[in-house]
Amino acid sequence: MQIRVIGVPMDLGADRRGVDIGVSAIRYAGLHEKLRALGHSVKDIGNLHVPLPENQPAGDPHVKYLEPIIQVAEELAAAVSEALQAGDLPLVLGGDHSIALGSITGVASFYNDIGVIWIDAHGDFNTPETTPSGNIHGMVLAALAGLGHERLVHLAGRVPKVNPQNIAIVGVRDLDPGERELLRANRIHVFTMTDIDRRGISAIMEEAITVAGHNGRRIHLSLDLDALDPSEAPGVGTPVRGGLSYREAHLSMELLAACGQICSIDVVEVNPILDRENATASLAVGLVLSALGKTIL
Ligand code: 5AB
Ligand code: MN
Ligand code: MN
Ligand code: MN
Repeated sequence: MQIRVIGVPMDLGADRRGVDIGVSAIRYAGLHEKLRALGHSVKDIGNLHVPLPENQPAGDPHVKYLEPIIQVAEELAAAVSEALQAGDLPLVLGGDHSIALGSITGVASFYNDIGVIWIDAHGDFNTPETTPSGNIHGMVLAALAGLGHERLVHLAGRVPKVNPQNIAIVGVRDLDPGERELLRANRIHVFTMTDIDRRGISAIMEEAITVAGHNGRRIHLSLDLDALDPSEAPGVGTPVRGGLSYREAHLSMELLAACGQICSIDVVEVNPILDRENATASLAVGLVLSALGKTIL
């Protein structure tokens, strides 16, 4: 397969600085050579231009940096749909999770009906009314499902980008009160750490793949590294204890590869400033390899 790497050094959607250099940290962890060793060809289009917070007013405190985030999302959506048109698999490197707005918009403009597997400690299902922070990385999945700020919801094309019934969130252990209500009211399939502890990651991922991928529809994988336990992934902006183990995360990726329906991937929220010797970026690379077909035997 040809993988098209798209870097998005986005640091406007979150409070803690440093996820913009996650893009470089993932490249420096050997992404390209390892993908090639696995038999893929790799084309890296470099980084999209992302405005700096230093040069921008944050604007509305309930949706901070809305305009520059939308501008980047439009550009990213075009880059992702171009990659799909060329038959490549877009691999989008973040940056904070607000970039999924652009990547999934791009996927949704190419495929009519998509599923999304969102692996995350958080739901990212806030709206400007429910957000405790005003940070768009905590609102992006709701926006893709059709809820929230009008400018986010109506970005380029159809609303919603993904049918809420085709979304599976896996690894959740930290929700805000209003966010929890929205997830419930919209009947989003949320697989919490409690579910994973009780039923095992294998059963949970199989169910998540059925939710997102039934009828053979293509699945976009959005991987927030904070889904992993902070002991494995210390380099993230919003760590929460009690996350996925190393093997739970890898098995999730292996099951996704085996389902054969993954059409595009985001890898987000790696923060090298908070990391230890690039451990989180290296983990991210390993997980991408598992998602793209690396097996133990
Ligand atoms: B991430 C929080 N729910 O909305 C909010 O890292 C955190 O992309 C959001 O999952 C975390 O600010 C967003 C408190
Ligand atoms: Mn998260
Ligand atoms: Mn997230
Ligand atoms: Mn975060």
